[in-house]
Amino acid sequence: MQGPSAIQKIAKSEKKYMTSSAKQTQQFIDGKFVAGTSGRTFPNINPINGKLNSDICEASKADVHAAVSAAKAALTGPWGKMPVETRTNLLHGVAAEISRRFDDFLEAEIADTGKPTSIASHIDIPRGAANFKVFADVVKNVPTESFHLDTPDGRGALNYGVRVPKGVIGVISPWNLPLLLMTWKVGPALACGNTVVVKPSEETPSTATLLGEVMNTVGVPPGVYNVIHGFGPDSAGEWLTQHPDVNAITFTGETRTGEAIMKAAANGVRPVSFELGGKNAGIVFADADFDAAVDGISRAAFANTGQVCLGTERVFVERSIFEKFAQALKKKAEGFVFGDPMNPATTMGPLISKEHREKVLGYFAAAKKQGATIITGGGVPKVAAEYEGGHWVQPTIWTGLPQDSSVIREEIFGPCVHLEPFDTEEQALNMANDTPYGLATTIWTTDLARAHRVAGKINVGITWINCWFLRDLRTSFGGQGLSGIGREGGVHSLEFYTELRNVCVKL
Ligand code: NAD
Ligand code: 6OD
Repeated sequence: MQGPSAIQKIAKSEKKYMTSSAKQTQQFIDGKFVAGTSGRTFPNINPINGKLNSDICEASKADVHAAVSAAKAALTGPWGKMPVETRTNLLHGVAAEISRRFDDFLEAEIADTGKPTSIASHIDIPRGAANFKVFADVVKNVPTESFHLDTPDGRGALNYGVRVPKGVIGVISPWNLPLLLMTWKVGPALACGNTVVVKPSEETPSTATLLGEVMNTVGVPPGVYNVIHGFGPDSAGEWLTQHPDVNAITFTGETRTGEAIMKAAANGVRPVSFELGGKNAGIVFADADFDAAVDGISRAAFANTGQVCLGTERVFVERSIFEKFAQALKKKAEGFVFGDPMNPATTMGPLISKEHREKVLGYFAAAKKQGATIITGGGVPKVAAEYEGGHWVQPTIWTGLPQDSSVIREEIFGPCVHLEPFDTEEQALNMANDTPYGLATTIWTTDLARAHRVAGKINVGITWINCWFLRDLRTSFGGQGLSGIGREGGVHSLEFYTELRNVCVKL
């Protein structure tokens, strides 16, 4: 039985964050939904059919200033004076309210991204709630350091650390996992007592805005959570990063954007935390549990239509199983079901935008031109007439490209993977490490000694052994090289979202 389509459901819903007359998605500043002062809007397009979801109110520079000022003022208001227990209870309330309004978040996320409910209801929305719960608990339960100084010449002192919020945090988030990645920053920032101004991606503004309703319902004071809408350069994103009252910037997105934000943050020496692009490797040894490895690599390559920074676009397979593996992965790739995202049977959504599809199809063309053997895909799938205006591409597998091909070296961010055979562990390691990125790896083997040995030599922030994207939010998360700066997750988030002060008492 097929549920109602995303388009029908969205048309019926009446969100408070949209002006009821014009169906415009508003900004959320100082606890109020406002159109802002620019008088401009931009379209939010549904990726499954290319049709308009809503118009988004675009922030002016004055709106960005108003949001930052509200966030700054809230630091010294009730929020700043709130005991940790009360604050973290409120954040548990936010998590509970996201869960209570699960269907609203699901609809909004699906309308913005086109991702199937089979993904959004299992990953995006539950993680949106978990990000508030987990960091509220981390903050309550982490002790600060203390040292008892006792010198041979008889001097003594007690040192202890005190953590204080950094202040106003600028949160700039991408479109691939909109609620998940935005709350992954907002959860710990608020748990630590900061206030935030969020600039969600222009492609996916809805769940960040809907969260404003949740904040008001739960009683989070005005100004603590603010959302502004717009683009990057010469728009809300850039104005937020340039604002002198923003004390720190946390960003997830493309490496090139990270470079631009770092330049803005240099003004005033503001700290940054960056989760950037990746060109992650998968390594499959012949002794791996074959079916588990095929399943794991299929998810790593194709989940969320390949739009996951942790996904793998380069897979190295031991030569003795290469052909069998390629055929099994091909079967998986050809088994995806496109179409209505609300239908639980749909397993692959479209790409986020027309522009992104052009970029991905450009790499498909480049692979062909550079002499790839196309194992499957390489084009656009046949979809029902009502979805023909959507941004669909086929899951694609290649082999036979040289390691210096643009398809092997550059992040594509689509449902595609290049398979390369290897003969020795050393060869696999060298090829896996031959990239300026350093985010994640997935290794498949039943030889545990080898798994640990290889994990120790891969230049990435996160290695998964016999699994992929299995997340424990208490662990460190982040990349090296072009994949980012800093670590978040568990206590590591506290390092970024607080200042640690030392107090020394002479004894
Ligand atoms: P993007 O860099 O284009 O945009 C991200 C955000 O930055 C958007 O909100 C955008 O409006 C804003 N922005 C753009 N230019 C800006 C500027 N000059 N100043 C301030 N803000 C600016 O990224 P995207 O296309 O939305 O997301 C896909 C990218 O994100 C991929 O490269 C992917 O690897 C990366 N990503 C990384 C991680 C990670 O954890 N490492 C997670 C998800 C996505
Ligand atoms: O799981 C997370 O916390 C996280 N930051 C995932 C990032 C996925 C990238 O697309």
